[in-house]
Amino acid sequence: MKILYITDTHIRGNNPANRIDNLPETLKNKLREINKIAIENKVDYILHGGDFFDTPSPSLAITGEFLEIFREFEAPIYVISGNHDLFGANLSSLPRTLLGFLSRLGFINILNPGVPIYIHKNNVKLQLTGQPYHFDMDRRSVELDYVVKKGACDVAIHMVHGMLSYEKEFPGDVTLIEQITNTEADITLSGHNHLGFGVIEKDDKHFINPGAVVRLSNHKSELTRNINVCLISLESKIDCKLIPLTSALNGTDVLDRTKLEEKAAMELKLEMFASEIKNVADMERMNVKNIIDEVVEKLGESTEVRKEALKRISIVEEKFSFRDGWD
Ligand SMILES: [Mn+2]
Repeated sequence: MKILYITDTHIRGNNPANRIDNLPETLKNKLREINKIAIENKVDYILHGGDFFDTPSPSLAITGEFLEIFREFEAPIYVISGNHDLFGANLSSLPRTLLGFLSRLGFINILNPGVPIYIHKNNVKLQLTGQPYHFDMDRRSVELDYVVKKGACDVAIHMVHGMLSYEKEFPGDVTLIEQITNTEADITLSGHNHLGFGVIEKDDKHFINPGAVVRLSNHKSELTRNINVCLISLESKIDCKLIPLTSALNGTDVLDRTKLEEKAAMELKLEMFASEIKNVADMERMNVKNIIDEVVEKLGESTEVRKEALKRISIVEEKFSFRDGWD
């Protein structure tokens, strides 16, 4: 049995601000190449680690253009929903999303949490489980999202749309591979972390994130990384290898670098802000703007940084304004 794993395609009809090529056309070429790789390698199934779409309800015109390419795919697709596939990153909204709609049509297969699927093909019995994104991903017990039991099967594969990593390389919620080595899954596939970490083997288990199929941000590492998919062979033993997409253009040809340095400096300052805010005691009883002012004073930051922090907080406040008890 052969499987091709891809993740974070973020299908969209327009360019993010920092892209200088035509992202939808580049993405279409990548998807055509992915299908070619699948056919040439006689792949039985394609697994997708989430963020299939960039928004939960993209236009039918855009979706149609991409689905014509997916219609050429010969192998069935199994997918978990990522935060971008859902309204408000809320799993209960899945039936109202386009991804949910495609699943109802039988165009793709969505894996639901806690519901294993068993596939028997070419003398291999595969157990497939998937954990879509949810609000508490990488915050609640890792056992609940990353650790699975292996039932009566030859190989167990678990997919998670969460920030799995081999080391803590950036701020925010992360789950480390070393925290989940007690999983009984032979292969754990993750998405969400766009930079990926490739294939890591630990205690006879494989942990894989080939990285996102698209480059959305102009993060420095996005400029230099390969755009990979992962071919998994379950013939006599488990064999996983990354295949770089030749249709992917060079990072320097698709990402605008002029704002890179400026942005990196701003991001660093915002990260310092976030950690300072976390350190402020009794923050629930304080007005968030007061906290920012306190941090500004403490770090001696510019008004620009303060303005940006306030802007971001207002966006979050607006997003959550419907929730009771939010102030
Ligand atoms: Mn993503």
